[in-house]
Amino acid sequence: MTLSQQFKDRFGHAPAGIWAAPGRVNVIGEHTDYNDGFVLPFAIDRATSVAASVRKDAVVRVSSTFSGSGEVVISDLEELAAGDVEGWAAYPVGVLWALRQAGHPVQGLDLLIDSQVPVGAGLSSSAAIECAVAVAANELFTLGLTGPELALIGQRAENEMVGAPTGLMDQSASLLGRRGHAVFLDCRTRQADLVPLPLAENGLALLVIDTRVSHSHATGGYAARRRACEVGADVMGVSALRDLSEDDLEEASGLLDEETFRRVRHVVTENARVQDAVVLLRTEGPHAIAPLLDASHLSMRDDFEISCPELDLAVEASRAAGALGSRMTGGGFGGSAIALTRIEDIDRVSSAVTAAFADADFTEPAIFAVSPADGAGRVS
Ligand code: GAF
Repeated sequence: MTLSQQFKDRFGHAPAGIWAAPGRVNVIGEHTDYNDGFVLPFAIDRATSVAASVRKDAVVRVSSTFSGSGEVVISDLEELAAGDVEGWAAYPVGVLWALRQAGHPVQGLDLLIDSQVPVGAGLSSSAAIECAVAVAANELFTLGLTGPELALIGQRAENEMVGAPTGLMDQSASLLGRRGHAVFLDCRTRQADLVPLPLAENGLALLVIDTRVSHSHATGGYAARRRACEVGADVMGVSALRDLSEDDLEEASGLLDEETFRRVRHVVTENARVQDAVVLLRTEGPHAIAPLLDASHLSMRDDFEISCPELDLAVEASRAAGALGSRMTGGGFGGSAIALTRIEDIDRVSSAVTAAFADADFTEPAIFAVSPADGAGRVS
């Protein structure tokens, strides 16, 4: 049954349209976004769709194809406060709440959400929901907001309604992505430049290895890492770690405790790797960034300490089977790794990783190739 038909079954009338927004993979630049730094994600060819229609009141009725037995969450935008909505519905409702908080004339909506972006896989299924709802509301209420403005709205929903202190990367990738390109985003100036990422043209594929270890940025390690970065910046007397370069690391090692120093070193070196990757992509092509992917993973494993045994195994086994470069992607503590692989090696790498997971008694990973796709928009 089509999403339109399901919408009609659930709400008793047809939707005004269907909008879609993709998940993302980050090529490189992890935990740099909230440090005013650089990131290089792309929108993937797996998206979340939302069928929507405007209501005459300020009530939001939101349902999904993945939350089971036709559950409909109802919220009144007039009465809503930050943190009021829990679970997956906090993402769509949070976007409408954030738009109103920013002064935009948003009324109630009926929403039905369907997602091809695996949840908890570190591919930003949450940002995909936010961005699909954001582009739908932007059009239905003729708000005239740009992609970068909508990204900020999505981030606010996530920070304040969901309670996850995340940066701007995921929403930017989902909204600004272009087929065949990565998005090079300067998170301080919010300047976004498209960088060609011709994978297939160079005989390459980017494999996602979903470890099936699920993670949440609203709890635990993510917020702790963000706090450590703020402490590091504070002690170093800069407004954000973006302001430090590798030349400052020696001084930092004398001023910071050992753990905070390693957190800072990850962010500083990762920012440099993103900029190097952009130069290499523009001058030599995708194969040239492979060593940077490996270095990024080691930095996250040893300095930032956001990897886990499953991610490390995904990286090690894929490299041993012939992947050119490999790293965990996203916030960490679970989710997915990416492996830059020659197309003819895809089967060998996939089988080797699956076998290594079986040997280690880990849950079987899901392994699939992704390619850079267009960002959010209306689909019908
Ligand atoms: C998550 C967050 F949502 C992003 O903002 C970013 O910090 C990422 O983790 C780590 O690079 O996806």
